[in-house]
Amino acid sequence: MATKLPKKPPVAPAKQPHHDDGNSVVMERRTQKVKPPQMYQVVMLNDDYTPMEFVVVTIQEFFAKDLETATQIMLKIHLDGRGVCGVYTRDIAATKVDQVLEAAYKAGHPLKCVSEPVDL
Ligand code: TYC
Repeated sequence: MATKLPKKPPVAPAKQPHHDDGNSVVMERRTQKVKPPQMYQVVMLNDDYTPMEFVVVTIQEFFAKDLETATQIMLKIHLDGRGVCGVYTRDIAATKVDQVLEAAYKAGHPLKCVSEPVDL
């Protein structure tokens, strides 16, 4: 029985020089038109009544931060009056704001947060 030899890879046909007959349609190269979306930061605001523990848990839950990061953000808000919890596209940021406000309202705390466009 004859041993099968591995097939040689097909050889690409030699390229023919391209002669433009003057009737060719040439597409213009366009610059990329799609811009990245405007991003929104969710800013949490300080108040005198919401317990620090509640703020930390809320930041962990809705902004996927670990305990240490959430605590740092909470302390920044406590000291500076406001702090950024996360940056998202518009609808996601609006949802995060709703989630925080609802959780705070249900728990009886006056915690507030807003979303605002991030300037470039
Ligand atoms: N200032 C609040 C207190 O002393 C704690 C707090 C932190 C409240 C951050 C809101 O977004 C906030 N209990």
